[in-house]
Amino acid sequence: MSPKDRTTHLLFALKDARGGFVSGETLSKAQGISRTAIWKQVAALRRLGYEIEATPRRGYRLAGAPDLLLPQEIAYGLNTRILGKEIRHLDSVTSTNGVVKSLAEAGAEEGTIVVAEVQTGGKGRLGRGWFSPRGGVWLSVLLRPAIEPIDGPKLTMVAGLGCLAALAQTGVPAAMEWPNDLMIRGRKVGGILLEVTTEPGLIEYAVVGIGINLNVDEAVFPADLRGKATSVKAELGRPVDRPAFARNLLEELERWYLALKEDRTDEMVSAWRDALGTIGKRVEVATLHERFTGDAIDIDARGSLVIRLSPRETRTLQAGDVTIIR
Ligand code: BT5
Repeated sequence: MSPKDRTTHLLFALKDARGGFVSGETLSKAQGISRTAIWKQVAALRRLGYEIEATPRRGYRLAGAPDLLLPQEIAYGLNTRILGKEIRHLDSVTSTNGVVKSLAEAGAEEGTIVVAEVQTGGKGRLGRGWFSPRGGVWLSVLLRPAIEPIDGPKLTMVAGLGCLAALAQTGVPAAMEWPNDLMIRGRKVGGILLEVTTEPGLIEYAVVGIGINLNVDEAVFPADLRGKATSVKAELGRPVDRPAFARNLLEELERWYLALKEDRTDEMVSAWRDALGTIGKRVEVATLHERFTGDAIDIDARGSLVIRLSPRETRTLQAGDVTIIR
């Protein structure tokens, strides 16, 4: 085991004790190392912000963890095969999508995750910004799906369904507005930024960026977002355990990613159809080239939005901004 793995092993042993004491002897036996070596690991965990009590007779007890999205916190009990085998945590970064892109170019494995406490240049779609203060979950996932570029939007479905399932577990059910807005009571609580790199006929890799205002204080939203943005903390009236949320999110994302990989697209499309608050609504559409209004009536097998313009004319939208008018 590397020193990092040993420290994680020790942390997990303390976590397994659920706030109880674990003797130094038990810990040193479990890893086959000296009690001095255990002491050094305890010091390393304390430097990361863990509170660990030590008493001569009873041993060690985990009394508190830092409120950070540390890889070992997300990985504790994580039940996935693909997502999160490699998790990188950064305190502050321009954009987690950018970091995953460079890791992907360097050959990183599918399922690699980058999370940050703060983003200084968080990205939305089409060159827009994403406000990313402390308290949120700003996370990007590297995927290498064997699908054609035209099926890329299915990855937005995977991400959207994963986010909705994880949000539902916090007790504040969110709805999806096509294609990438996570909404609670008409306010945006999160968004998805899918960036795909292609080679002819194939997606080489995809970076799925997810931003959720989990424990962001409403008071910190800039003026232009006030009244339009919300956070889970604001809706619930109390903060949510961020690492546990990130862990659930990875598990739910993987569940839907497997549906995509195993060609269970029908299941995905029908869950997506049910989740979309957009369907059945009058919408205004803005693409790079035009604006129009119509009725959002359905989504197709690729996740494109079907819009009825008149009794005889429908349009199928793969990308664009859609605003619900009523
Ligand atoms: C999105 O874009 O909704 C995609 C957001 C993806 C963010 C994640 S965080 C991790 C990863 N790394 C990144 O750099 N990005 C991803 P879009 O649909 O274009 O919405 C952008 C618009 O949402 C902005 O123009 C604002 O109006 C609004 N907005 C910005 N920050 C917000 C926030 N924190 N909460 C709610 N709305 C916000």
